[in-house]
Amino acid sequence: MNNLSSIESNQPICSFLHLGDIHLGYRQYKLMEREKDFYRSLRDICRVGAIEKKVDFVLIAGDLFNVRAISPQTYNEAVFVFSELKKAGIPVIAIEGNHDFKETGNFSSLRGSWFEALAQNELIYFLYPEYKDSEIALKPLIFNQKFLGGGYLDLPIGSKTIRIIGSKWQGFNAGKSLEMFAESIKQIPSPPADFSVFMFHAGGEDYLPVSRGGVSNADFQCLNGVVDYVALGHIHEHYVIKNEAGQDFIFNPGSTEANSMAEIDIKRGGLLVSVNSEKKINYELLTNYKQRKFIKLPDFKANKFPTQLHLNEFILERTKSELLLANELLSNLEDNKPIVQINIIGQADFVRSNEELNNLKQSIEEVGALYCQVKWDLETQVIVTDQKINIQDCRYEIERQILEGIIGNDSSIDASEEFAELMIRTKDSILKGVEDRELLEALEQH
Ligand SMILES: [Mn+2]
Repeated sequence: MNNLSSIESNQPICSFLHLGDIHLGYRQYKLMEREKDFYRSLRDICRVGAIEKKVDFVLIAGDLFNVRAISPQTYNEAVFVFSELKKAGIPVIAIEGNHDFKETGNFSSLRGSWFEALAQNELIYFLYPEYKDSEIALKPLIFNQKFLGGGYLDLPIGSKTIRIIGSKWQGFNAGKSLEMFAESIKQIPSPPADFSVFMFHAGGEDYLPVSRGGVSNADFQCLNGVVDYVALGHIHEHYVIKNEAGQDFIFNPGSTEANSMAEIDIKRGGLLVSVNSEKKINYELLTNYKQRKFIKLPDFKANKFPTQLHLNEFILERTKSELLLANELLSNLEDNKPIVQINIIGQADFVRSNEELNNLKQSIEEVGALYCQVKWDLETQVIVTDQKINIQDCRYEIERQILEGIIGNDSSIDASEEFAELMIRTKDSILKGVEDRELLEALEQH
C-alpha cells in the first residue's frame, strides 16, 4: 500500500449536522420575541454546528416549520439560513414532518409546499418519494441538478458517495412502512454507496406508544444492514436506539428551542456526526448555541400562606433572587430575559384571586422576565407539618431559601440548609449586638 492510499483509508467518510423539529414560525405565548428565538436558534446552530465545523451536509428530519402555511417572514428566514449554508458549500437535505407536511389527497393538484419552493430555488434537496400501489418507488435526485421530485440523493463527498433516502410523513403507518422502505432501498441500482442514511419523521416506542403511532424497536430492525444511520425527527427529546448488534443505529436530535415548559429540562439540540473510514459513527449533542433561557422554580405550597398577598410576596422575592443569581435582573436586553415558570400546588385557606395571580405574573415580568407562566395545581395534596408562615417567618423563609440557593451552588459545601440558618443567625446576632454562644460554637465546628 502506498502512502497516498493509506492516508485515504484513514480519512473520515463524512461529517454532518442532523437537525429536526425546528418549528420556525412558532410564536410561543403569542410573543414576537419567541418567534425570533426560533429563528435565532436555527441561525446559530447552523453557524456553530455546520459552518464553523465545516460539515459536509445538513439533514433536517421534518418539522422545519411549525405549520404548513407559513408567513413570508418565516419563509425568508429559511431562505436566509439555507443561503448561508449554500455559500459555505454545505448542502441541506430535508423531509417534511407532521407539522409541515404536504396536504394529503390529490398529489397532482396545484397545492404545493414551501419545501418545494426552497428546492426550486436550489436551497434544499427535498426528499418526497411517491407511492406506486403499496410499493415505494425511489427515484433519484441529482446532486447540483435535481432538487425535488425524488426519494433519494447520492451525495458525492470527496471520493465517497453518501446516499440519503427520505420518507414523507407516514402518520400511524410509520412502523408498517419501514418494511416497504427496506425493500425499495435494496432495489436502488448499483453501485452501492459508501455510507447511507434514512430520514424518517416518527417516534420510537419508548417516547411515543405504538398505540399512538410510535415505531417499535422491532419494526426498525428491518433497516439494519440496509442503511447505516437512521435520522429521525418528531420527538423533541434526544435519544439513540441501538441495532441488534448493539451499535448506535437510530438517532433523534430533539427540538432546537423549547416548544413547551416540558422541554426545559430534557436533552435536545443538534447532532454533530462524523463517520470514520470503518463506518463507525461518532456523535455529539450540540446544546451550546443561542437559546432562550428558562427558569423553573421549585413548587410553592399554597397552604403555607395566610393570604394570597403573602404568597405573592414570597414568590416574587424568591423569583427576584433567582433572577439575580442568573444575573438577569432588570436586563433591558430582550434577548437575555428568561422565561419564568411558577408552580403553586395544593388548596389554600384563602379565596383564590385570579386578579392577584395576574398581578404576580406582571410583577415578575416587570423585574426582568420575558414572560411568566403561573400555574396553580389544586389537585396536588400538600401536607404541611410545620406551622403556617406568618409575616415574620415569611421574611425568614425567603432569606433562608435564597441563602440556601446561593450556598447550594458551591459544591464544596454540602450542608447548605444548615449553613443558611447559621448565616441568618449570625446576621441577626450582629444586628442585635448580642453574643450568641451556641452560634459561635456551631460556627467553630465548621
Ligand atoms: Mn413532529
